[in-house]
Amino acid sequence: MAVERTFAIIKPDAVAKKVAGQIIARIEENGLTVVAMKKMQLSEQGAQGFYAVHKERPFFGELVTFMTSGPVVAMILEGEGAIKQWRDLMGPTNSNEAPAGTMRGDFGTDIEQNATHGSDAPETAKLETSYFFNANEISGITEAL
Ligand code: 3AN
Repeated sequence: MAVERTFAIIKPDAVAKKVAGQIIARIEENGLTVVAMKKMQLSEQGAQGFYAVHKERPFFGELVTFMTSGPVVAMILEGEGAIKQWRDLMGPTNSNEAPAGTMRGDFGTDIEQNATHGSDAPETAKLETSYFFNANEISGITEAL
């Protein structure tokens, strides 16, 4: 399997619960490497832009309110099959359906307050990464990833 990079967010609910450290520890224990990371407060415009694909969905306004309700931790994760691996570690979107041992199962509350985000494909990983990080904020070799 190829080494790839994915984009991850520890959402405001998980940061507020002070489980960001536990989430990062699990990422590392599972063999993924954090190649970029920053804690930040999303602006309304920033959150709207990030979730632009969902702008016609009925939950869009609430999602933006939630994502701007407190700081988030944005990260780029690297590893073999990182996109799927991080999605598997997160569990399904709805925390109520996420098994114990997954990020959403252990740290999320519901479908909106679901602790973490992860890109769903290589194209979205690239797009989301460049939305949050400059090249000089990313450690390691960036070419071809
Ligand atoms: P995922 O993050 O698992 O890829 P998406 O892309 O379907 O899920 O949804 C993006 C985000 O929108 C989710 N992480 C969740 O926070 C929120 N969301 C999705 N569906 C709903 C819903 N029915 N009500 C509220 N928020 C939702």
